[in-house]
Amino acid sequence: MNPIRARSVVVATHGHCFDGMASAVVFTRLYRGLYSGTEATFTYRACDYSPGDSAVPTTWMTGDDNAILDFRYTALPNLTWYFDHHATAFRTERDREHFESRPPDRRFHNAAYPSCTRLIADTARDHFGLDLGDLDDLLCWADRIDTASFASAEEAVRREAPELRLMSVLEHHGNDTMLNMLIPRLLREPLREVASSEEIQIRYAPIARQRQRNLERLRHCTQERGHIAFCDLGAEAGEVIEKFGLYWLFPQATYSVILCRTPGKAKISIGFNPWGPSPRRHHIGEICRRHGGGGHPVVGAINLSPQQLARVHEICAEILAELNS
Ligand SMILES: [Mn+2]
Repeated sequence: MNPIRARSVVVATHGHCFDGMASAVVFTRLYRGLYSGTEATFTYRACDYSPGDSAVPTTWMTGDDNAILDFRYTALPNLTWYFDHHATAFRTERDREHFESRPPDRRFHNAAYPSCTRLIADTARDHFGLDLGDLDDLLCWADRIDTASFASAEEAVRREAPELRLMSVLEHHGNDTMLNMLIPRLLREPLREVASSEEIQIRYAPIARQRQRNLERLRHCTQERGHIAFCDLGAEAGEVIEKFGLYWLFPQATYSVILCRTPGKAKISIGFNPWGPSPRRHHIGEICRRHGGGGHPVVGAINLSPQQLARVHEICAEILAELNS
């Protein structure tokens, strides 16, 4: 028998994100399962994307083991574990080569996965023979939230499920402190219990009030134009943060077109209503590409400078005509 050893583990995971938090829970279980004779202490760090290169700082990698989860690859000498499911995980060929030079049973990337949480759990089972089936609730919610697979616009907007309120609290407050409070609890208590706890309810209440104000602004600024809910927020600077709100307010709309501006940009966001009355007949990413933007079949965006507001309105008019044709 090996004597019990102490090991420190740093887990850098996607911050302000349900899947990032859940990934850290599942990774901790995997690690404990693999090193059951070891007394491991875990420190969780929240990684966030910002303008610039969004690398994980090398100064964070101070553990005996260091993991990056659900976040862009960073080629760091002390990195020992990596899991991610983003197609955009590798910024450069050099990053990919670094990843491929690491031991193959310590680094996993699969862009086909709905959530990184699911990737870690499946790897634990298939690669290491560890069954984490008791975390099924956490896995299912991570899949649903990361793919926005909600049953209805109402579910996405009203957030009656405690798990969706926990998601909202994480989006606002999911920093190092919050992760180091929540992850140990989720290792001991069921997800539903943690999500329903007073700490989460207290933090959700002001978020709910702000969301209500956002929805009122969306309603006020939106007109139905044929099959489209067209929302012009150009009069006042600010990002749109209630992305499913339009489909809840205008359930008959097949598409949404939202114009907004911040000090740095004017933005047109286009989406298909997955709960709407009609099938999608347009490739939204293609439409955006023709106007200098990009995206996927169901969602896309075009960014222009805030000085080009007149041009932005012209583009909106062209897009409304095309989506209604
Ligand atoms: Mn994810």
